[in-house]
Amino acid sequence: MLTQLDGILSRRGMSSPIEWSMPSAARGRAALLVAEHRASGQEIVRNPHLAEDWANFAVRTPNLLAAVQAVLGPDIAVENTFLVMKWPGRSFEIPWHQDGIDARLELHPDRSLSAWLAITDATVANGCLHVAPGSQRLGYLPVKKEASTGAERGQADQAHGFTPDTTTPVPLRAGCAVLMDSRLVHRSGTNTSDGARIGLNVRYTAPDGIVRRDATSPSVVPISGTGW
Ligand SMILES: O=C(O)CCC(=O)C(=O)O
Repeated sequence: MLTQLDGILSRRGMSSPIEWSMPSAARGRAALLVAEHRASGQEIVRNPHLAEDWANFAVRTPNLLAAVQAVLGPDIAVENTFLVMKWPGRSFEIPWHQDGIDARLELHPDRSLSAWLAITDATVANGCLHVAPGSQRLGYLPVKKEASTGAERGQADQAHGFTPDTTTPVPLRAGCAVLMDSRLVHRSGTNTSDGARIGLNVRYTAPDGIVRRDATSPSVVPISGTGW
């Protein structure tokens, strides 16, 4: 039985794995992304669901959408997507943060969630997510004011004592996803493998899920329901 403090997903603040794609199809997409971005070494693409068919399709895949609707109800929109490509031999990590808060936005933790979709396999060696299970119970933490080194999300202002003892890696096979409470504290490490690691983070919201949002944000894209 979940208490109000636990939030909408589980006592751990997460739910996985959700299959959003056949592994072979996800790996096929990853190969195309590597071909497109390897030479430039681009690590982040913001809001690919607004410009690229594959990402617009990925956020609507039936199994994933059903899992999101089971928690948030029938009316679902995508507020933001964030594609992260970690190249071998490059030191690049995403610091501790919470997806539902940053300098420009706050999402209601009961009416929003985020999903991280593995496009390649995500392993400890190639820089998978690490989460602090149960950290959603802390609520939103103070957000660092200046822009972070990429996460753009609510980078926690302090380390808040999260250590390898209190956190856990979330390895995922290509084509699987993890749903996370908007307050769940997470990070990801550097890719020390010899292949690319690619994942797509999606922020989903119900109609009443946006508490605060600035005018420069791209528009929210409804993907299901009639309540928009
Ligand atoms: O893809 C990653 O390594 C982390 C992405 C993430 O945490 C985010 O976009 O909120």
